[in-house]
Amino acid sequence: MTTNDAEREKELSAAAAVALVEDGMVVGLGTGSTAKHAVRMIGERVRAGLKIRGIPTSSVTKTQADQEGIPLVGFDEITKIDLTIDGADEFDPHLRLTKGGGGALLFEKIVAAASDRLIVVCDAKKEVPFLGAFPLPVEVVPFGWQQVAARIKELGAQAGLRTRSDGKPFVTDAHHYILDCRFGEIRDPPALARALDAIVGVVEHGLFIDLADRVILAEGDRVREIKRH
Ligand code: A5P
Repeated sequence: MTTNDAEREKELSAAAAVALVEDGMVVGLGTGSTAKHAVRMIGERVRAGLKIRGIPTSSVTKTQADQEGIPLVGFDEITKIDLTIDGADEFDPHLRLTKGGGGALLFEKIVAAASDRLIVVCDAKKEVPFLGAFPLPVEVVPFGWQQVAARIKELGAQAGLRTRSDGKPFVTDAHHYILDCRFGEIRDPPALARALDAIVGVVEHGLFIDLADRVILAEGDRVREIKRH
């Protein structure tokens, strides 16, 4: 598959999700290369008259939404989000996700948890039988991160501090670090989620369980929808 094919799939998937957006909705705006297409398409619809309010999941998405002219709201102005459109790094047959490849997992999970519906948009290579080929991002407090990495290693993973191109630690929008953790095949995601939640210093992890309602996946020119039962 070429880069162009993957981009085309991302666009097709995003377009199908954006078609679900209706007047009056509060819409969660995801982060990443697929969600970016969705935000652009929502912008086009807003400029054509769609009346919605958006809530971005990262500073990058906020900047894009501002440029697109999408009216934004904060959590002080709303009680819930009608629909969120976001990408994923992997999803399994139970629509459990790995997220955080772009480093926005904390805000993404807060927005997803406040949403009536989370629609995941992605290209075909994100579908996996088991999560784990993609290293699991874990957001941690910078103070004592080495201790947190040691606890995660005890769970059976190699945990590496995410760094920027200049070698300095990558810092999230909430001023935390990210540990990219290689567990191999994750056979029991809820058990791993509980174990990570129990480590002091872990802010959040990229396992999204029971949050996604639907995955809209493009495979070549074909768009497929998978709903969670
Ligand atoms: C951002 O932190 C991530 O959760 C993204 O949603 C995820 O990495 C998917 O991104 P792509 O659409 O760029 O693959």
